[in-house]
Amino acid sequence: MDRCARLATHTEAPGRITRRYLTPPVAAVHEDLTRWMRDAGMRVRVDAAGNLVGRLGADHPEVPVLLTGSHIDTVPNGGRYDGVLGVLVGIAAAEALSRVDLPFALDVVAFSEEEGVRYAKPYLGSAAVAGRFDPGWLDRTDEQGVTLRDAVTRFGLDPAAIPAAAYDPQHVLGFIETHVEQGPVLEQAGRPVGVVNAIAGQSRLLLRFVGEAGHAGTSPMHPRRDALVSAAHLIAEVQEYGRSIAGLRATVGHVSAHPNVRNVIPGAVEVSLDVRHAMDDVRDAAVAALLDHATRIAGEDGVAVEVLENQPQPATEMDSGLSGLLSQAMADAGHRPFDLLSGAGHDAVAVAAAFPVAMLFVRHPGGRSHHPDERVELADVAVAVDVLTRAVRLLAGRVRGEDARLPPLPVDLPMPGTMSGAGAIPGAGVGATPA
Ligand code: HGY
Ligand code: MN
Ligand code: MN
Repeated sequence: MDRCARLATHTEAPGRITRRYLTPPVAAVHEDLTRWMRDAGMRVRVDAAGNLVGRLGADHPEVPVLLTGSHIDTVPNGGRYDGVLGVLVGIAAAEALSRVDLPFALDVVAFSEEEGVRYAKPYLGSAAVAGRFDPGWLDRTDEQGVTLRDAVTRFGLDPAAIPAAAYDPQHVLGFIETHVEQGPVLEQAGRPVGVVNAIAGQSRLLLRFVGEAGHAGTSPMHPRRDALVSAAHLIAEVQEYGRSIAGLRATVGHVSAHPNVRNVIPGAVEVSLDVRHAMDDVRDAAVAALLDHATRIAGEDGVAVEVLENQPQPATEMDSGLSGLLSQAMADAGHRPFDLLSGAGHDAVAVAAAFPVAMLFVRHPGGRSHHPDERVELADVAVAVDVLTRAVRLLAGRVRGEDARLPPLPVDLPMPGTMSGAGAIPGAGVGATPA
């Protein structure tokens, strides 16, 4: 908890926690993590995508490895646990395991980028680890016009070496990510931790309305082609539509008006669209419906609309074997296993493209995340460290062929409305896994 507080002081904006990909406070986080990882008996490296990796155990490319960790970037004015907690729980588990003889290496990964804030592209760090980093992304620019390529170089890293950040799937046993739940399900169920069974899919879009700029004082009110008015119509409809479908989340979180000057009619406006649902077909249908709304609004207003970006991310299922280890570890620690769906995206989504993944959620009192009010309880974090440590030991037993107690758990996508962060009804479709 002290370490979470310490990392929260490394920020681009004093008084807030804002830490975008490869900005100077990321180097300060690396410095602290390196010290703590070394104290826990780990060797530390930084890969070319900016991920910091601490290794416990043999340092050989052929050695099997289990990954754990999460991300160290934040949304602007974010909380102190989103991402960081999973890295620090990983280090604590590594410390607890430093005198245990494991038949594999344990890598704690501090992923450099997960939120997609600086380059409007999430999972940059985890995509590199999974061998899915697209070199075309290096040409993306941030709001200051700095390319991703230049950001990597300025951080002292070599963009050409990013492919070498990828792990060889042949040697990876899997990735177990610990994360604050960011929703109310565990709190409502009275559980300290839970095992994620799937991560809801999401679509991230960017639309542009193009009308006609003009003098605010001399242009009559008719005719006008004000792109911001059209965007405003869409934003209201996005909320209304989002409320009309069970389990759907539809949000416009970003607006940028041009020329964004008080005495000029806005000639062009970009709006983002974030659409999520547990079921991919419902999300796809929602995106199609909202794009139809945008086209209709543009037609009525006499402006043009275009889709600049559409990044769909299907729902991600967790690995039943690794999830079973977490549930078994919970039972061994005296907690009845409990599983739930994640409404938020996580590094595990990108990593799942290459390796088996599982996630352990920590109760989130108040349920408010991407916000300074984000909270966790010390006792729940202790349970998370204990469960992760036990799960690693269970995996060791399984790798050695010692433990045949662990049947794979079936993983089913819950029905809509049970998504964490959905204001879900406790227990409704949120299955307690049999021990
Ligand atoms: O936006 C998300 O779901 C995650 O917090 N990056
Ligand atoms: Mn987040
Ligand atoms: Mn996160």
